[in-house]
Amino acid sequence: TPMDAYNHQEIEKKWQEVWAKTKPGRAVEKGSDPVYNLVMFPYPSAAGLHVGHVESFTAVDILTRYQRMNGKNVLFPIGYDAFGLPAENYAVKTGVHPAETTNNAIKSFHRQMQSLGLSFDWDREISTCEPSYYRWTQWMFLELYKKGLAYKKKAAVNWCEKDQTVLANEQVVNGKCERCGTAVVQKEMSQWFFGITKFADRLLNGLEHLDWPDKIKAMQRNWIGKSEGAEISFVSGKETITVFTTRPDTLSGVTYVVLAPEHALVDALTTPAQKKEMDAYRLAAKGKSELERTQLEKDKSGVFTGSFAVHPVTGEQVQVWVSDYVITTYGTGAVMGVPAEDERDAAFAAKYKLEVRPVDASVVLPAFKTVTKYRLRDWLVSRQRYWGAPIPVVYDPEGNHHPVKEEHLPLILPTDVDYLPKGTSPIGSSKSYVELAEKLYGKGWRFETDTMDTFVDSSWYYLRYCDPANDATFADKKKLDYWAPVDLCVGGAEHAVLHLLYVRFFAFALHDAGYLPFEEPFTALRNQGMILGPDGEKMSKSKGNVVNPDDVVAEYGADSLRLYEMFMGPLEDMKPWDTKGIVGVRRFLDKVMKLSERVVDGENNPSLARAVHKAVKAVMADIPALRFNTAIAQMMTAANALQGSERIPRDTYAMFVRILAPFAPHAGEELWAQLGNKESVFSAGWPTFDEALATDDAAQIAVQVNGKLRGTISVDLKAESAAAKEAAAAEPNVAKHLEGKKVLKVVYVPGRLVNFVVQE
Ligand code: ANZ
Repeated sequence: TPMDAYNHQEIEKKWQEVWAKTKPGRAVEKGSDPVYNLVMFPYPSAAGLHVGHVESFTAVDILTRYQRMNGKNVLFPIGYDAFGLPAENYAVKTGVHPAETTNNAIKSFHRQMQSLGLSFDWDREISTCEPSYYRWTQWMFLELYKKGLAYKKKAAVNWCEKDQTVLANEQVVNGKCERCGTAVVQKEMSQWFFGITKFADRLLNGLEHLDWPDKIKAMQRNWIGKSEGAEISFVSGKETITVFTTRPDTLSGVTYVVLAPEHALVDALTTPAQKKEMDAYRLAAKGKSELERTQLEKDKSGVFTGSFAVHPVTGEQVQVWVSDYVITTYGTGAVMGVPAEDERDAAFAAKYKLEVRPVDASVVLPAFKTVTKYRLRDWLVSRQRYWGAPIPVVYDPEGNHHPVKEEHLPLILPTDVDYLPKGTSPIGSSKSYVELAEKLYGKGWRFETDTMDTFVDSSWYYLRYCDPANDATFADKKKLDYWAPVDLCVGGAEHAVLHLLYVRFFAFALHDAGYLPFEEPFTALRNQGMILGPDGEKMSKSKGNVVNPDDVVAEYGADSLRLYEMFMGPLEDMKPWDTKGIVGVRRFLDKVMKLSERVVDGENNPSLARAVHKAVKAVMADIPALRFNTAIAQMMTAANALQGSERIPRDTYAMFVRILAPFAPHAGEELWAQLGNKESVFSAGWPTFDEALATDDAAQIAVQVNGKLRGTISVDLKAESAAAKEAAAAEPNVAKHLEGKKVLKVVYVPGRLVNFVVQE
């Protein structure tokens, strides 16, 4: 029967206990060749570790172990993105403090990750909800504040009625709250912002040099949304309306001008007769999301102001309208209407019977200065929620804000609060917080009661890993210089414009302040694909298709789970769970375990050596490219070759064990010890292969006639060109296509193809 060759529970426990003492993941600043590998840290939810976490963690663990076997000094840390709404919502429901639920979840995550044999540097584990961590999140806020990059302003903000908090633009997906799906409305509030727009051009240009997926780069480019165009003025009485257009060449087709409902000139330009209708329209626009307002297919609406403006070239009078398809925060909040050229303008003009005038190429246009606009908005970071890092700002009795003094950090999140969401920050209900402010700053002084968006916490965590226990600075400069930036970061593609834009902004800001020698935090980035349930649907509790890693580890072992998730398909692909597949990889491990009984000394078997050397060569090409599925397939082929022999030379088997070890570390250690080794298999280093043994003698090559595939032949790789061409011409189907034709040229690419160029 399968799964009888070894007791995974016993073996895995044994090696995990050894590793807890030997700490193979411990990274020390030593040597000249450091590597920094990062997995996006998990949010410690009560649901526990997901098979998707296992996917990215295992992938980077294999790479890390491989690099260490090749003499590299690798930092591979882990931590917890521990603040956030779900823990707080749970607290609201159950009355259990979020600190308690979060700490329990962290304990589970820690145990689960340990059970997978991941070689993290456990001494560097961090959690963003610990004061020792958020003290530096607060310090970062103050740095930005000093540089004018953290500021307070009154603005129309995205508001989620359900979560009772404001949201960043990035957290509004299709007009809905990213967390709970409630439609987001606009609300006028005074809030803290980070000046990310100051970096728009650098965030855009920096993308070019990054080894990141094109899709992510495109999403960031799109989000930053750079447009070049012109600003054109239309005079209306004593007011001037300035529009932003990317098509100044269409100026002759302008038949009206339209303002956003929130535009500052609306009151001045609305005639008394139009006032009532205008006020009602503006009120209605307030409740609409930006998406509702701008979607092409949405019905257009608007109100005539009663005023006219002068066309700057023709001198004609054009009507001035107000419509919510114009967004107040983009461009100048005013648009010139060209219904003959623009789809939205056409829909608007059709509805209100405005003239459609074709663009007249003979109208000589004045020269316009090019202006650049961005869609990117500053990052709104205040949250009216409890479970986050308190914003380190204090207000004097007159209500002016001041930075909290550095010696007062960390500003500890008070616990005497009522966290029921009520639209104002729960910390506002804390007595101790008021007392502390008065004690430190004087009578009538009050701390800011909003907390920071949790994306602030994750914007700099990779820096803290470099020096997690430092209480004098967020990380020692020498240690930062040694490890950072991150060489490879692996995580989900859902972070394309949130986390991955913010983390870049922070690096730019810290670089400019002299704290970092680099600007870009992650040199290379890869996204793991989503693992779907066995039914091919996204895993979810309600569908009952969630695979729990704990169950798989208990039944088949961590090594099997690791191998299976890496064998499912290319790392970046979406792929469904298949229980048969996990049985298959477990059988492979059983087979490898049993082969150890056939190991013999003092013998030589060239064909087995060939199989294993080939696998070594292939696996070491695959691992750095993160092609784990093909690497495993190569090892399976080699194992089958070994299986075909009753006697396996010790060296050949040992070589195989060494390349298997990064994938199945428990089995690797066990087999290595069985071979009589005292040291860990990971100290043995990566084996070197013999090129002559690893290279195939013969290859299947394509034969083409005028570039069209007409057959394949097997040729000896050392064959002379003439012999290969002769064999190709003799292939029956090829011969048929060559019959009666004049051959002009024959191209031979060794190991790849023969192409006959013939006269048609
Ligand atoms: C006249 C025109 C004619 C336009 C035409 C486009 C095509 P992008 O490329 O996204 O930057 N626009 C400007 N400000 C706007 C605002 N606040 N809200 C809604 N729309 C606004 O888009 C720039 C174009 O979008 C601008 O160029 C303007 O319409 C519109 F055939 O001007 B255009």
